[in-house]
Amino acid sequence: MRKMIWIFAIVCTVISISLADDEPTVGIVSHRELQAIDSNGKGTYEATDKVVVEGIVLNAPEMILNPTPGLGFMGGQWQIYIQGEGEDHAGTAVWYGQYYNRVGGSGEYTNQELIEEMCRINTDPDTGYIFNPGDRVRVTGWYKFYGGKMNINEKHVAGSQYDFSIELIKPAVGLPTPESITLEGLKHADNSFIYDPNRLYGCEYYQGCLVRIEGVKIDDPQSWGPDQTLTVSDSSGRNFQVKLGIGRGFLRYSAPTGWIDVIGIFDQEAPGSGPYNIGYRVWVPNYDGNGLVLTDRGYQRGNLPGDINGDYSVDLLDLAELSENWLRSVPGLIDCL
Ligand SMILES: [Ca+2]
Ligand SMILES: [Ca+2]
Repeated sequence: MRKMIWIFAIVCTVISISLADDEPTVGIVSHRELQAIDSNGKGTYEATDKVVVEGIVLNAPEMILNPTPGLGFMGGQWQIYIQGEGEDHAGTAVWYGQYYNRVGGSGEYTNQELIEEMCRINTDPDTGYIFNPGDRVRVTGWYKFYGGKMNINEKHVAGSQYDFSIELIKPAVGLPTPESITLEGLKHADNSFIYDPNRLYGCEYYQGCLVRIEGVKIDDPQSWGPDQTLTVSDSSGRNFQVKLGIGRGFLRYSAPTGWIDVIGIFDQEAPGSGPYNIGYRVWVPNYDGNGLVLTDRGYQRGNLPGDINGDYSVDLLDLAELSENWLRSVPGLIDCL
């Protein structure tokens, strides 16, 4: 009898699921499943309308894209990368922007709507905790393929129907150890990208993950600055693009010279209409001026409050930076209801 009740219950559930065909389907997937591609590099995942992925937050959104409403062509923007753990060697970008109608999407957000939405996605809904790099989170949302990656986003449609959500699983577990690689693992001898559509080696393997490129020099230090793109090269003549974030360190310190390592998020920004086996780069959100590794280690020495530029003394240089930034604020992190 109990078995009959169970079968009845299951049949009812199946009927109710099939009747509610307006509801989007949701699949719990690994980053590897979501990022799967065909031989041309185009994303193949389509099993469900929405996905749920888990992983570690790699960056503060305002260190790579400016959240300021109304700014530039796309308006305020927000993006974090989530890296899988264990066997799930891949990662996914989660993106949100203001003017979808300018990039082939539909609708746009007012400045106030943008800020409210950024407040929501910056914060764990259960605890009010503000997400930080090194947190383990769960992201539920729609997805859209662009430029070689399957991104979680609002499918470029403004409004609440395509909202994504982020929940905290565990705060402060720490960033993944950046995987050490050399340009020989990313480029062939003729300087073309190493591309494997199974994503088991070469550029695709590292996409969406934190990496450490060993032993390179900056070719074009004159390009140094927030939001700029540099080229680094190794002793064999292979080179690679490094996208600088908008962290203050790119203004505060000059470019490191000589042989350095670069720690950043392995990214792909191929042309929107393809080909999708190019456009690989490493995105470095910020720099702490250490001189040997292009990264922000996040551990400041000195213990002097007010030492804004981290040179172990509090003086007019710090005051200058303070006055330059006086009354600025970070949209999406203040005035949140
Ligand atoms: Ca790709
Ligand atoms: Ca100082």
